[in-house]
Amino acid sequence: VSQRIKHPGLAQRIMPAEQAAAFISDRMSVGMSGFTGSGYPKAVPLALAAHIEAEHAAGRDMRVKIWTGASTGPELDGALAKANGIEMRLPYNSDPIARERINRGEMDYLDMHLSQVAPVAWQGFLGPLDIAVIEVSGIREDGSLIPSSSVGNNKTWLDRADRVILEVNSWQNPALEGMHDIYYGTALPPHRVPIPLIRPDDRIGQSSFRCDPDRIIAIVETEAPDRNAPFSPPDASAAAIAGHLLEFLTHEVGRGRLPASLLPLQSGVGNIANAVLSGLLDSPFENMTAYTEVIQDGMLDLLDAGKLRMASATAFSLSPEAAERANAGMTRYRDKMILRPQEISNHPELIRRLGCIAMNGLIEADIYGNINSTHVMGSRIQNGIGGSGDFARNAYISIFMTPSTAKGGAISAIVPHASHVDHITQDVQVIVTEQGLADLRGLSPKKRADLIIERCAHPDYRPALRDYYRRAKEGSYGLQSPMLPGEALAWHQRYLDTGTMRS
Ligand code: 0RQ
Repeated sequence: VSQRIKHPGLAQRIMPAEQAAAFISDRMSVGMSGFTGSGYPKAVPLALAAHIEAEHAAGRDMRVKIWTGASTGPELDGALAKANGIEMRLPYNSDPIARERINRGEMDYLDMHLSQVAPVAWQGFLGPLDIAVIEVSGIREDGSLIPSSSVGNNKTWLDRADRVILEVNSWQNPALEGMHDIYYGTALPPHRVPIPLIRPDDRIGQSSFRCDPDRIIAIVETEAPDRNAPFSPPDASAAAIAGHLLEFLTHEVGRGRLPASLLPLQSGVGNIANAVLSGLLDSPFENMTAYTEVIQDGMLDLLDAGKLRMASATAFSLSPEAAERANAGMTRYRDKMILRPQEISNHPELIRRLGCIAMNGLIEADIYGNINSTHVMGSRIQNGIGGSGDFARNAYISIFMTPSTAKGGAISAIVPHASHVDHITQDVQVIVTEQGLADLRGLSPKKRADLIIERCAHPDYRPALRDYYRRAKEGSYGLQSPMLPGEALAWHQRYLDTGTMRS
């Protein structure tokens, strides 16, 4: 028995993954750990996928509902989607096989604000939770559970599930113990009280999960690394975006609108977000903090360089190399990082109180600054809204960034009308592309449009945007946000018909 399982009774429940997976049956709702490639169970989902494949081969129907924290790894979403074993999935997915199934209409997907998943589960709107499958890094003598490299919704799944399966992963560094802050003070209305977190480094909870040992039906031992996706090295476009953003932040400090150490940073998923963090390495800002959702490579670099004083998040989202580096240096990082449940890392009350600087990626923005973060051509899901909505609406400054074109220039990221809207103009204050930065604060829709077209759009698409906008101002039904309904999505239709938005 692994040194990691200190509770004497629970050590009796160790079994192979196949035996544990057999507790999961057709149509069950299963709450799994995992958040952007860290802390997800690595053995039971694979065994479940094999079991489902065998059931299908024998002509029997079997599919389950999977609730997680956010995206996971190929051993979970990838394997179960490949087996066609997922009936419904929430709340965020970046697995390519699952994405394909969703877009082919073979799998239901509920894309939710990440902060709202736990409360909605408690409100009962998701139905009962049959089983939780949670990766932990250890079990203490008293049965409390030492969390792994992500916290996500684990506290809620452990509290809500009828039965619990644990994976104890000895790849995770034991020094993770003490890094987590699990807050048990949330309640449903009318009993909600203020969350007593005033600074990003406040600890308001405990370092472990509680879980009645009687509900733990199986324990599976693993020793497998988190499989995070690699980041692409920052290219010229990402470096230009980072440059514009740093200039803007420096300007805001100069104007006295931001303190010299900035305000707690939130940085989204993706290559651009990571590149911006790399850019901050060479910035004049010191003693920065992060109150964010995920700790990416760039944040680790900032911590190592001493530029970032501390980071609060719900998970690591590291490249394989950085995951090894973080795991090896965990003793050093433990005092500089706090991992919290995602309802706390992404809590609107806390984001508003702390005044986060939110920096998120986008798929497309329209000339008024409505943002589409999720759907390609209005209908194909890319990933999901993730925490971008939690942060964008409540941030001190809400920034969205993107290269001005996609697919080798065939698509303009700035379009006449967004084909899907995740973030309305009121939640979008700054848009940055490699072309430039549009500070939209305090501007009416028409002034926003002028700025977005001139500062952010690619020069190849600027004339067509100007032309559309000019004609919209002449022929629009109303002149608050001029629009030609018959033409608004013509660029998207042209792309679908011809493979390019260019006319
Ligand atoms: O697809 O890989 O097939 O080429 O979208 O785009 O340019 O690599 O950008 O990695 O920064 O991701 C919005 C998806 C950007 C991400 C999004 C295609 C592009 C490529 C990825 P390929 P890039 P990034 C809190 C914050 C929502 C969640 C969020 C995201 C792929 O930032 O998921 O913000 N955000 N969470 O080709 C067609 C366009 C496109 C396009 C990009 N206009 N049309 N395809 N792509 N723009 C953290 C968490 O929630 C965990």
